[in-house]
Amino acid sequence: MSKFDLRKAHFSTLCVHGSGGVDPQTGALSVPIYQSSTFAFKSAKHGAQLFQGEGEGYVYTRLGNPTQAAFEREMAFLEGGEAALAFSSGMAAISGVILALCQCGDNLVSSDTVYGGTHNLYKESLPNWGIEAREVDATVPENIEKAIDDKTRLIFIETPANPTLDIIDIQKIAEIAHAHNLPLVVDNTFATPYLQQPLKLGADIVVHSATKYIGGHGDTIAGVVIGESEFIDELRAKILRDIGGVISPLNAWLLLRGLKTLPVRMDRHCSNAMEIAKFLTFHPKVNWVRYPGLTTHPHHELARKQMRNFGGIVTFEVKGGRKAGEKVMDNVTLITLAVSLGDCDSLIEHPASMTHSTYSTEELAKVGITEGLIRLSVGLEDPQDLIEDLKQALSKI
Ligand code: LCS
Repeated sequence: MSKFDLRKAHFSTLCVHGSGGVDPQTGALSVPIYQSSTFAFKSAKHGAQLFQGEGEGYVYTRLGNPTQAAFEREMAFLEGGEAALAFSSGMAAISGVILALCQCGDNLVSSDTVYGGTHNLYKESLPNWGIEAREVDATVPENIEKAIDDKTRLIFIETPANPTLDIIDIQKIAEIAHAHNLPLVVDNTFATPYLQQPLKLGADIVVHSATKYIGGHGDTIAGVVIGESEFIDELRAKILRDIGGVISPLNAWLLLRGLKTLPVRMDRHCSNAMEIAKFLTFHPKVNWVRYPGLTTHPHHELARKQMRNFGGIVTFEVKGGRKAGEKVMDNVTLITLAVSLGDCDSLIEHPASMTHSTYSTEELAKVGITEGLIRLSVGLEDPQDLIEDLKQALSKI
């Protein structure tokens, strides 16, 4: 039977079929969970060859596993990259990329609004290893260029940014990075490859917290890096081998399952978020709302240009600041007060005291994470039920 040429497939088709199709041996449509730590060699010579990076086969799950490989192949396909490498968490993926590219004495230049864990890596851990992270407002691309010197080894941006939803011009920053022979790394967690494909806009490396929309069901912690094969091979050989932040076969399988429904889920996350953003905009107790899909968002035009749709995260501030915001978070009955995002369930949290508590008061003010800012990860519930819940919680202020 001839096979459909997946290179011609549209994104949704790739999400369903990209990971390899029917297993010729068993007929299984779902990639098996190869829950094995080690793999038998055909001979002593074969084993020795594999340790030299020659020949076909698996050695040991820290270095590679067929279920992980299926997930990696799928992510490379979806991001339009040559290869991918899965990690045990988004932070393992981000720190892995940085450690692969930087040595003691080097620096990186990053956007200044990033996940609080990434900011903590920059501020607390990297300096211990002699690596400096220079955080600048990358919504003005020239700021990135000004911070580069001869010890800079990579540019890192997160767009849309967690939690301010700033949109950064990937194409412009890629041009700046390449003019200085530097790779551009983009954290694509908030957008997913369905909404934004940084490699097609000129970026060199994409990282994800796959914990979020890729998994999509709030049951897995994982990360993934996509880039050129040469870099991914180096990352596997250096970082996975030595530091060991490997994904489990079960988690790789959960992500493969998540990917099958990614476009359908993202469409619903986006339409729900848009409805909620509009509802909040007109609510008398709300000070301001930020959602890249609203024309009031300062980077709305750029978001339209580089994204297919605007994502599932909405931030807002209620009149009365943090105290009033706490009332809302304590009174929701359908939405859950919890960190993380991208789950089927809607989640609400307070970045200044939770996900971004690693930022000092001055840093929070500088990047625009106000004391009153509330982040809502809009889930897959019926939007009317979410609006009813927000309405009753807002009435408690
Ligand atoms: N990148 C972004 C944009 C993130 O939002 C997160 C986690 C990470 C990387 C790290 O990924 P992890 O190691 O957790 O898989 N963001 C979280 C958040 O906003 N709430 O809880 C975790």
